[in-house]
Amino acid sequence: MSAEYRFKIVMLGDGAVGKTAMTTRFTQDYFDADYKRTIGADFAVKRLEIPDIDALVTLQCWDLAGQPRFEFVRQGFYRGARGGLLLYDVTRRRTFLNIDNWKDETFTNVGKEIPLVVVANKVDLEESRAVSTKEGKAYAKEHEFLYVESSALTGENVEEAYVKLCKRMIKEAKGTPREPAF
Ligand code: G3D
Ligand code: MG
Repeated sequence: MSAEYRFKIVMLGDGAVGKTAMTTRFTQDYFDADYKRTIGADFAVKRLEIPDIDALVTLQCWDLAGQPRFEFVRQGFYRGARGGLLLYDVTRRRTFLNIDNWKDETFTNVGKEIPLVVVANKVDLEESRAVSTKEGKAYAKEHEFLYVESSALTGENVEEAYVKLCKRMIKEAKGTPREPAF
């Protein structure tokens, strides 16, 4: 029988990097350029099978507006998160430089370090690329995060990003004793 897990995860990154598009693509498998702008925070649920480690995962994916105006939205957003996708837009360098701030804000609000996957999104726009694969990978390596290049538009590597995160979170969950070890 498969092991079952439930995790809350958060979508992180500046406005317009593709957080909502990626969540929509992953949870509904379609890309709609006309979905309404994210307001506050919202979540979608997705069940995921990971055959190679025989796991069934229910993911609660929280998606936040880039500039949440209300502190209480922010606190509720981070509370209980077990992992996150740290997105930037490969065509806008500023969004890459800012992922470090998102990482800090996340760890501060969650109250500890949680597994994160660095997601270099919009790789379909190769001709406008402003952040190289090498730079993205170097940042991820420095912080021991995983790294994925994706396109919410084509669907490339979208599921892979979530699967990678799930594997990390499962490892973490297994390594954490439920009770003090004495
Ligand atoms: P956000 O939730 O992080 O703020 P959105 O970002 O998901 O709203 O995406 C912002 C814009 O980028 C949207 O365009 C969306 O269609 C586009 N986008 C998201 N992911 C990709 C991608 O992988 N490739 C390309 N080419 N575009 C993408 P609009 O025009 O609706 O503002
Ligand atoms: Mg959004």
